[in-house]
Amino acid sequence: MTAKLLEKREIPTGIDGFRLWPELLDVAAQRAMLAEIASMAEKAPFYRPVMPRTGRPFSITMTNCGDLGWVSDKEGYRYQPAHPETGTPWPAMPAAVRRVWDALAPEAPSPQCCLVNWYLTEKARMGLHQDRDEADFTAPVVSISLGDPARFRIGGTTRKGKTHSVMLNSGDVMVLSGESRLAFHGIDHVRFGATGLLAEIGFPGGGRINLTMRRVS
Ligand SMILES: O=C(O)CCC(=O)C(=O)O
Repeated sequence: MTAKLLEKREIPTGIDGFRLWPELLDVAAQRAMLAEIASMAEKAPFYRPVMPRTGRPFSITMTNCGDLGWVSDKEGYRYQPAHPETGTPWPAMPAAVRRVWDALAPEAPSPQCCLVNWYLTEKARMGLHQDRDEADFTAPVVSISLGDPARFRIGGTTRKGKTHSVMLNSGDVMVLSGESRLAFHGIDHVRFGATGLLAEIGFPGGGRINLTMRRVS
């Protein structure tokens, strides 16, 4: 992906530091990436994390790849080098995923974590939150959507206040940088069953996969 091509494909969001490339990955690239994630998940199976303190289960399942994985349990949120259930180090980040970071965040140091979120039911969502478990917020967050469309909500750096919603489709890539790096954001709703893409490629039950790459330290 050349800088010129990226410039051409980016659409303005009107939100400082929130950058969006609709369908940056074509269908062949989406399928190849999903196949790599499915085989990666054989080594680091999806599991259902729970909320700190309450122990309430998330509505989505998760796994990670890269040097570190983001986890949540009764003790809190944190990054750790191994899967919380198997104790095995997270598998390497697939090269195709890493290439997206290199293209969109060429000046940033390497991503250390790729969190894989699987929205597997109609009820799966992610509440408004900030990504702030990292030691350094200067590197952006790069996020890839695959499978069923989802309504993404983004606000400002305080929980209250105006928010905007954007539909994220399969192959869309977004970056949270600058002012938006600490923006509250979440997934309101997934149009579950709209594509069938995941079910074809190693994700029985279908739904939506989101890959979120972050620099941690
Ligand atoms: O699923 C998405 O697109 C958003 C994921 C997200 O906000 C996160 O993992 O922090």
